[in-house]
Amino acid sequence: STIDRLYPGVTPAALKFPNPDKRLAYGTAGFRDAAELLESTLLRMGMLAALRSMKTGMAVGIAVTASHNAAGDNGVKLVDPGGGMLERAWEGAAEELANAPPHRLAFALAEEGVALLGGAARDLGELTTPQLHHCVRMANAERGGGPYWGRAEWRGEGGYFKMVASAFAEVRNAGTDGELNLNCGAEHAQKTQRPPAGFVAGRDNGKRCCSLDGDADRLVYHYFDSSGVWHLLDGDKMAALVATFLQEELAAAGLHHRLSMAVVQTAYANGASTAFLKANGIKVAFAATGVKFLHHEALRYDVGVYFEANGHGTVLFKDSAVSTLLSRQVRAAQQARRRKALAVKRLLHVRQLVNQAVGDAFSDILLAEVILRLRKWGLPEWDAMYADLPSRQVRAATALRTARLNAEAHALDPRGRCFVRPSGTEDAVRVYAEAATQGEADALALAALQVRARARVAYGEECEV
Ligand code: G16
Repeated sequence: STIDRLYPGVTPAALKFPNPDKRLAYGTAGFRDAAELLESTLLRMGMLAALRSMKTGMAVGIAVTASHNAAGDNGVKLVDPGGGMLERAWEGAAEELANAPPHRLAFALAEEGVALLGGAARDLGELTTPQLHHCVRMANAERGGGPYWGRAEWRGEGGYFKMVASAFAEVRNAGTDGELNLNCGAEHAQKTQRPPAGFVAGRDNGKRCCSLDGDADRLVYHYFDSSGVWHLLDGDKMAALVATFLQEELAAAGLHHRLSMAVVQTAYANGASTAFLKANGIKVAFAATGVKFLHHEALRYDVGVYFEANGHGTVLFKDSAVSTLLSRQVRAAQQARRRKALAVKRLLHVRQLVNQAVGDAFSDILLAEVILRLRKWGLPEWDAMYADLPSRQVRAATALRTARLNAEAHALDPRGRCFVRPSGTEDAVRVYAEAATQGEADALALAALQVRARARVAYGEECEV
């Protein structure tokens, strides 16, 4: 504790001479007891004598004597600067010091020192050193400290947490002012490829931002770079970040051949993300749009990573994979293989951190932040894992959303890719187009819309381009 830093020798000495199991009283003239019970008292009265001497600036004395009692009965008496008995006002302090448990002695000593010099000490309990510094600053904020030193609600230990936490909670578009999800949120950012309302180039450059959806099961990251260009890191980027991390840790744990891992994507996954994963030796599986399909597919692997481009996703660990990790944890510790043990621990922690029931934006944020921290990356480094192929998503209203069509098969062509599918959540069909340039992606999406307009049954079929 901070007190121990101020008086580093006190606690070790107090532990060497622990105080007896009984309460020691400052009697008529000092402490009296069997000699073997007074060792701790002697140490502590030495400290008190030093304080008394500092306070008065004069010499004080300590007598150890059986006085008129049997030889085994001893006493510890303090002699005041004037040569008389210890001043009455100090007797209470002497008693408190004599009886303080060893680990509280340093504190009791400090408290007595303060009180004896006329001050008032407040016990703040157990704090970290910076928390104590914070408490001191806040206590003085209204006593002539600077105008921005602190606020009343930042006082004390609770105030410390309030101050730090509220600095992080810079939430915008929370639905409290304005409409939920209107021009903001994960869907807006990912589908329109535009920043959420209220985020502007310049003022927000370099800020690390997350957009969630209204029920917090989707997550995308985004930021303005130093030139004010907006970058979106969607679910595909999340999959790339997480899968490469898991791949590294599985290898470090020596489990990359033993445990299977795959990333499950949908047709909405940017082609560049699929190519990136494959180029890095990561297996990619495909499922139809909808968490229920991806989740089901991910369960087929020991470690199944799935993220839809729109930000839905999580990482699933099979029970048998967890058993393997737990047994490896024991073995790695026995063999003192540190990197291996660390990798196994990290994998188990990922499994604990990431929601195993369903994609969870908050646990996904924590996972992304951990990986970025371990890699010493910011969003630009993460973004640079691969460059998205230009894409365009458009929707067209229709009353036929019940159409039983699956149009997510791939029309792959080196020059582009496009598909149309009925939305499962609203009366619309969606068009996704991807090409080498934004102009081509836009043209492709437009062509698909025109095909649909010409032949209203066209959705559900891949468009020929
Ligand atoms: C729901 C599903 C998501 C899916 C999305 C597709 O999103 O949970 O897995 O990606 O629908 O929507 P649509 O069929 O309209 O394209 P949410 O966020 O509403 O649960």
